[in-house]
Amino acid sequence: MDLENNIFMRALRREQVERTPVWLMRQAGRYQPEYRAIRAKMSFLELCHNSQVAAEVTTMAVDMLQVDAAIIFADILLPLQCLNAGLRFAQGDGPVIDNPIRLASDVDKLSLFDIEEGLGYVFQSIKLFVKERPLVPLIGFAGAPFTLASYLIEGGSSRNFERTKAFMYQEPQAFARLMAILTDVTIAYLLAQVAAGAHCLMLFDSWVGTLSREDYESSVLPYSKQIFAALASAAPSIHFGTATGGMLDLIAAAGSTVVGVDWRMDLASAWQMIGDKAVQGNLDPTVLLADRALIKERTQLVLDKAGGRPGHIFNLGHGIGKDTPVDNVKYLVDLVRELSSKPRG
Ligand code: 1CP
Repeated sequence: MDLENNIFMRALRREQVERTPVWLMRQAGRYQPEYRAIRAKMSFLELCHNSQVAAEVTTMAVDMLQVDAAIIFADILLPLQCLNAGLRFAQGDGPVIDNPIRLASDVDKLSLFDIEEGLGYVFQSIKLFVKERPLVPLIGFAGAPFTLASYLIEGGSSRNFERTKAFMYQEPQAFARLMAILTDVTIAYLLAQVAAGAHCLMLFDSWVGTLSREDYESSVLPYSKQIFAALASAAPSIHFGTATGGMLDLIAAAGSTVVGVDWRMDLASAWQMIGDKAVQGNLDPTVLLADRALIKERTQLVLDKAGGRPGHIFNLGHGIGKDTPVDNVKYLVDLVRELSSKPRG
């Protein structure tokens, strides 16, 4: 069977499929002993920059779980290195930005760069994976401008995004300039991933749920629309954020092929807000810390909420946690295949 007729690709087009396709955010990562063994020998950034190993890690997750799609091993923060933001991952902590944006004039200090020169190693990882596994759909991805801006402004991870929002309110012109720069970078980066062989693109606006509807609509949505308009003729796309229950209709209006939903909202209600589009989600990743009976019950519940409608792609509502038992992850993937291929009564 050719790739375009793969079950994941058909679900993206909302065709009737024989069972629900499944892949998992962070399917390659620290919950896997094999991943931890590789990370014992190199830092996270070294791993991302080593295309051979990044492609291997991508392949390892697909082979182990037998999921219906791969996501290239990389990180949404990698383009920030090229902008000279001073990205590093502190031992045991999250990311640190050594040159954060605190003043309007800091936006002009970001260095523009050539995508191929700055991020060519990611395109190389994509090429290697596609050569290795030509029949597995590969998802390329990038961080959305707001989520990337939040790391640049906060100087790392954040809980309440107060600095980011204060900058947005107090320096609207500089914020708009920053969003425009990140939009251009994101479009070029995603299109280059398709050119390298990615079959689908995912835009992670992970932290956009921190915004009110009006701020999302005025300060973020126009940029996301610009991105999906630029991708429309290149590849199908998935648009994901967390805590977006109050704005899924606006997220859907940005123009992706699929909208990703986190676990906080019931999938049927979420789908109603999203409207006429494919949907991805939305099992709570911490359910994988429970016993098999609960995993089964909650997986069935997600499938029931999707109700066998065409265009459901099963996923977690966010990434797999690092303390998740590997056997539970395998069990989940098998379960989705088994439960979703039963005729509905
Ligand atoms: O120590 C380690 O080995 C690093 C852990 C890790 C991994 C496995 C990080 C650091 N990034 C990744 C890979 C990654 N990140 C992938 C590919 C793997 C896969 O999905 O199979 C993807 C798609 C991402 C995307 C990413 N990175 C997002 C968006 C998704 C999400 O979680 O909302 C975000 C926000 C990041 C930033 C990031 N990368 C890593 C950390 C610790 C963080 C910070 C998260 C935070 O601010 O809380």
